[in-house]
This record gives sequence, C-alpha cells and structure tokens, in this order.
Amino acid sequence: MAKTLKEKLASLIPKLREERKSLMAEHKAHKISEVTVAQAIGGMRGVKGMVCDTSVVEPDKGLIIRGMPIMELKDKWPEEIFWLLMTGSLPTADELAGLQKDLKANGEVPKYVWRVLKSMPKTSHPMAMLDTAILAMENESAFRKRYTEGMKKTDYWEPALDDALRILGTIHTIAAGVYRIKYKKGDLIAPSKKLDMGADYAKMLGLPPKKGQTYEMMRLYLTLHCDHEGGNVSANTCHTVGSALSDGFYAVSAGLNGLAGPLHGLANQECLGWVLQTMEKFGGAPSEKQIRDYAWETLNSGKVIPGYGHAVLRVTDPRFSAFNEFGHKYLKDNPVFQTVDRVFKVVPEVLKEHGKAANPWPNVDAGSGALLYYYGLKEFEYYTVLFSVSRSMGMLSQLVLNRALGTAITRPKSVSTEWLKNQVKG
Ligand code: HAX
Repeated sequence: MAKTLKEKLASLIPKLREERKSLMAEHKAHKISEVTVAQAIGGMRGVKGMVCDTSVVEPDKGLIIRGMPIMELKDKWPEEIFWLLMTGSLPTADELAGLQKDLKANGEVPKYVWRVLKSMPKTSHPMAMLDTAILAMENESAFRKRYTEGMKKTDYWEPALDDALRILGTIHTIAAGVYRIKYKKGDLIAPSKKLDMGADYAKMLGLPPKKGQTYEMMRLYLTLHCDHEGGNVSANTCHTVGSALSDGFYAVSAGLNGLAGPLHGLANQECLGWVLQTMEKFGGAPSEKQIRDYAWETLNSGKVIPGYGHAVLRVTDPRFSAFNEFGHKYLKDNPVFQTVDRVFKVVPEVLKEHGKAANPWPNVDAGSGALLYYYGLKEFEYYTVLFSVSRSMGMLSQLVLNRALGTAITRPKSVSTEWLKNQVKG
C-alpha cells in the first residue's frame, strides 16, 4: 500500500534531523554571509540568514523546486507539487490519490467561517476576507490543541501537518466563497467529491469550463505560484510567526497579509489594470509605439510598471514564460493577451533605458491576469486570492519542515542608526 504523506514524512525526517545536527556540530561557526550598511537599510536584500529546502530562486534561472526547474513541472497538478515540496520527490499515482483523499477528508469549511465572511463590510478587500477566514479557522488547529495538552518537541510536525492538510483542504473552497460573496455571484458552490484541487476551485468560482481549458489554466496557476524560497515577504512572515510556535492558521494568515501588499502579491491585480488602461487609452490593443509612450508616462509620473522587475530574478521569470506559452496555445487572438505579449516586447527596453530597475524583465504577475480575464474572472482585485491559495502550499510545507527540524524562533539583531553611524566613523 502507498504511504500517506504523514508516513512518508515520518520515514524522511530522521535523516533530515541527522543532517542538520551534523551541520551544526561540525560547521557551526562557518561564515556564509556578510552584511553591508546598504543591506541593513535596504530590506536585507541578499543577506543569507535562513534555511529553506522547499525551493530556491536562482537569479539567472528562476524558481527551482527540489532541484527541478519550474518549467519542467508546469504540467504537474498542484497536489503533486505539494507532495514534492514536502518530500523532495514527486508522488506515485497511488501516493497522489492518497493525498487527494486526505485533502478531501479535510475539506469541510466550518459554518462559522461563512458567517464571519458574510458579516464583513461590502467594501472589504478579498484578501482581507481570505486572511480573516483562515484566522477564524484557527479554532480548528490540531497543533494548538496538542501543544496545550503537552507534546514532545519531536512530535510538533505531526499536528503541524494536520493543520496544513486542514488549511489546504479548505482554502480553495473558502477562496471561491470569498469570490461569490464579495461579488454577489449567487449561492456558494459546494466542493466536488471527484475533482482535483485546481478544477474544483475553478468550478466553485462558477467559471465556465470552456472544454476543460479553465481547469487546465487553474491547475497551471496554482502550480506556478506555489513557492518562491523562504525570504520573500509572505514566506518569511509565515516562517517568523510559525517560529514562535504559533500554529499554521496564525502563520499562514499572517503570511497572506504580506502577500496582500502591492509590491508583492497584489502586483498581479495592478498588472492587468495597467494593461487595460493602455487599451482604454488607445481604444483597443495598442501598438508597440503607444505602449512605449504609456510606459514612459507611467515612469515619468513616478510610478512603477507593475509586473516588471524582481528582487532576486535577473531574467524573464519562467513562470511568466509558462503563462505566455499557455496564452499562445489557447488565446492568441484575444486583444488583452495580445497586449500583454506586446508589453513584453516593449517594456524591458524602456526599463533598460530608464536605468533604475536592476531587472527589466517580467515577473510572474505580468502574464497571469490576461488568462484569468479571458476565462471569466474579470474582478482583478480578486487575483491575489488565487495567488494565496497556491502560495499556501509553499508556506505550509516550509512550516511543517521547520517544526520537524526544530528550527529556532526567529530573532535577528536590529541596530540603531546611531550604531550604524558609529560603525562607519573614520
Ligand atoms: N518600474 C519602475 N521602476 C522600477 C521597477 C518597475 N517595474 N522595478 C524596479 N524599479 C525601480 C525601483 O522602484 C527602485 O527605484 P528607487 O531607487 O527610486 O527606489 C529601483 O528601480 C531599484 O529597484 P530594484 O533593486 O530593481 O528592485 P527592488 O528589489 O527594490 O524591488 C520590486 C523589486 C519587485 C518590488 C520592483 O521591481 C517593483 O516595484 N516592481 C513592480 C511591482 C511588481 O511587479 N511586484 C511584483 C513582484 C513579484 C512578486 O513578489 N509577486 O508576488
């Protein structure tokens, strides 16, 4: 019989603990990073000060999950990716079926969550609704219950995994509910017993299946956004909150609050907005010259061009390329997609001329919106919620592994400006 995810992890964890123990015993004092004044002031960019094994982001390659470049994984389903993030290998067909069964078994959203969501102001942002729902569900936490009863440190990962499965089993249903409540789309659509996570999410949103393309698009979306190593705002926030042994509901809700920032996940709502503005201004898909003019207008008014630039990447984000490939396959005649494609031809050159952005290339957010729009999701204020459903897989797998490895509470040292000034004197 195939192992469950819990059994698989139980068999892997002793080796991981051994590895960490020997690194600490033999190389504790080995220096891996130095910090400059610019880094202390500039968001700790590039400072190596935490460990994350689920994925790495190479400036010249992009996202690599457990040694596999994201482009090699783009046709995998989100559940396969979660297994990969957690264990380091892709599941067998039986393991995948077991995980899907576990997620379905965890799929019931408590009624009080719906009551909370329905009582929120009509003007609440969908991200505030999602994050509130996850926090409200903290009531379900197995970790908090077991911790309160008294549990050995070496057991922490087990209820942490239970919480992870509970969150992942429900988050797409909650997210779809947020959409239907916020935008008055009618009754909630119940989860299906048969559909996989991506397809079920699309169905619960109420999107027309378009011969299954909508399902395919949603699986791709959830797969591509799953993780982006440990230092980005949402992962790092989830990591820090979890390091205090706050359970997964607290930690993921906190991480998602970070994802809701316009320089992070919220950029995807802004990107399509920018593309649609160009179309509105020029009365349809604009020419390359018109896009160039509008890009300069944006920069000259002191704004950023959303969807372009990245804190780590220095090439076109392969996740953008995957969306672009999908667009060329299914919607190459769509004017919004054509505009996105044209923006990609023009904006990197403009940003290079502008000379500020360290990376003039598109990130993941530049391309996804056109696809969502085409498949019927027109409320782009909602887009970061989709991102969140996916990114919760990365945050949760990092959290469970950290509990398994006994990762310490996060506590970097801050310094005062006075201290910095004294350091650089003379
Ligand atoms: N348009 C205009 N200016 C840009 C720019 C862009 N797309 N990207 C960077 N710059 C500017 C920065 O604002 C900064 O200007 P100042 O010196 O005046 O502050 C300068 O170029 C140097 O910035 P950087 O080192 O290249 O970039 P950072 O690492 O500081 O920031 C960001 C990375 C992604 C936040 C940045 O590129 C940006 O604001 N991009 C647009 C918003 C966006 O697409 N965000 C989504 C990122 C992906 C993500 O996390 N998704 O969740």
